Amino acid sequence: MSNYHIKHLEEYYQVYRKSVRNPEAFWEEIAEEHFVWRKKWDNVLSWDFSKPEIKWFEGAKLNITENCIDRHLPTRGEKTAILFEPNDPNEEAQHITYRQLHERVCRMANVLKDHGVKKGDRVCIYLPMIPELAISLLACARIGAIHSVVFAGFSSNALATRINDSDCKVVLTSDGSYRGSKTIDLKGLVDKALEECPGVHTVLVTNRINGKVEMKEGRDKWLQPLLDEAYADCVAEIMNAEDPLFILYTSGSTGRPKGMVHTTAGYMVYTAYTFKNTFQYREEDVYWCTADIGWITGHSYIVYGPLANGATTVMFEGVPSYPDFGRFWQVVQKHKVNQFYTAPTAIRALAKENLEFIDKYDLSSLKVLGSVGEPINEEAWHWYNNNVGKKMSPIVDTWWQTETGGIMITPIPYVTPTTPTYATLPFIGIQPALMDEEGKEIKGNQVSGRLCIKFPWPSIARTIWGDHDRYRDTYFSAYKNMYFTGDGALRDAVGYYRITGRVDDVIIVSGHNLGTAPIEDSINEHPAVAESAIVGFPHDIKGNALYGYVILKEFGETRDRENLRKEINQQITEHIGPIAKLDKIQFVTGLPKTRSGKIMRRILRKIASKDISNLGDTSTLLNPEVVEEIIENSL
Ligand code: 6R9
Repeated sequence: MSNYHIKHLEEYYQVYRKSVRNPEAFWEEIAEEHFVWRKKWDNVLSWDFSKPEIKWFEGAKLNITENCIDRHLPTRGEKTAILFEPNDPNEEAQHITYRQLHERVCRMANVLKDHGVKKGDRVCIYLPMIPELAISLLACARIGAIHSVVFAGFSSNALATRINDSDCKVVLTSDGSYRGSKTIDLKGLVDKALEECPGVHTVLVTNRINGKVEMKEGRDKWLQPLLDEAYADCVAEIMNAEDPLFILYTSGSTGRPKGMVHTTAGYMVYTAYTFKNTFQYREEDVYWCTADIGWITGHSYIVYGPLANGATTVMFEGVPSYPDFGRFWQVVQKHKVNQFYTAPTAIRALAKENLEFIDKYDLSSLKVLGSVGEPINEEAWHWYNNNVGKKMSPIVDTWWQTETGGIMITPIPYVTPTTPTYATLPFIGIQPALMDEEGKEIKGNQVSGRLCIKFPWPSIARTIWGDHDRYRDTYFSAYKNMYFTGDGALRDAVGYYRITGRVDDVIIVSGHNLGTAPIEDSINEHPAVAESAIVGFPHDIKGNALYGYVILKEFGETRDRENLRKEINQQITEHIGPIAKLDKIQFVTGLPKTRSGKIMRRILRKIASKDISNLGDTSTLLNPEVVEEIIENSL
């Protein structure tokens, strides 16, 4: 158990040094001591960032579900693995023990097999935050199928694109979902999506809301009767270390989402090890991450990381504002939550509300608070620290990405002294570098630059599904022999990192990454629109909100502007989902462009943020006159 659990700062530095001096030996020891393998590896690491090709634990054989479930059965069989807290506080919580989880995963795995799913097949999962969601991931992993979870807040269009991109033949969904006081017709969205997906032959439907749904003969089946009939044990498929475990889509700077591929062994080792240390998880703790499993945070830190440690992980179906703004704290009190992991956007929304919502509840069980998804501003940090943690629970501001699979820069609670807005120090094994625009590394402290990582870590994504060239071009071509994160960062006098935000065309709204291109594509499909550009501007709660500049085609000029705004947002909702709606839409006659025709987003961003004092030199633009007009009519 030597290096598994870091307990003080000196030890962090010691272990960190060891992990970068000899990464292979370091990770080999972790892998050896803390996991069960059907066969050990022949080689710990081989890598070449120029191809790029990264392989961890090559030759090893395992099944991740044996590590997340089976091996716990002798000692933790009756321990709660998943604690499900429903949307409605009056509905009873479900405590699913490791033994029950084993049975439910096996039954689901057998149902998938009965429907022709084999090792390597892709299965699309479009489910709300109910136990079947976590169980579906694990059932796929059990039989070696590759899961592709699509966040159930995405539109039917976005779902269809993702199903087709990875050629999924089977979709798991539910009749509907609860979200606060609303119900959402998920099955209807699936039906619509599948009009565009001829390859899907089976849809397995969980009954969550007793909804009225149409079941397409031969394609759609209710899941429960199949589970009831299925055999309660399922032999785990033996996988190679580098076999894909899942695909998860993230936004990029072009219209097509990127299906990030994570593989088995490295992902397991890294998520488990980071979970243990970042949350200082102890055997009896109850851990709660409020993310949705539709995002990487849910994959790594609701499902795989916690279960690989035999933890109790809370799955919450609801929203922070239902039935009132005290819901998070009511759940913390009810389940005596010890580690609580959420996003700055949720903290900011709750900080706007009366403190009574929080003071009513006993939060004394909390030991560690986490933040993820976007930079946490100082005010939100203090609110979280003072009112939730009562200044007694360290805040871990964890920086990482869908592509990194696990937490990369974070304090270790009770070990690393924290500073508001700083993600602080690299996690064990992580070698960050700040780069200038010419491609040179900026050494030393009190500097800022573009954040890269110099050396592979076990859970780095291995490719983009079906497009390895794009993987190379996006992450490994900006800087030679480095993984480029797309984020800017500064390193302060003591070597702490602060993430300053994206330096590419991705905008983070309420913690969701949105690419500008797909939103612009969707606006441009409106018949009255000629061209558009969107940028982010600061927003109290969402962090960033979207500001759209839209050029209308001539005939559009006569149309009612308010109606057009509604139609444009409606269109975005249909194409991408409501999270991508624009807060402001300004109609313009032109967009500032460089002579090579590139939209100067920098200028548009400044105007949207009402920061026009220093627009820089606009004289080199193709159309400098348009800038004045845009400023004059800005919203
Ligand atoms: C895990 C996750 C990744 C992008 C990332 C960065 C931003 C995430 C952050 C943070 C500042 C933090 N981000 N955590 N920025 N501080 N603690 O969120 O993955 O959805 O892929 O987003 O989110 O910009 O590049 P993903």
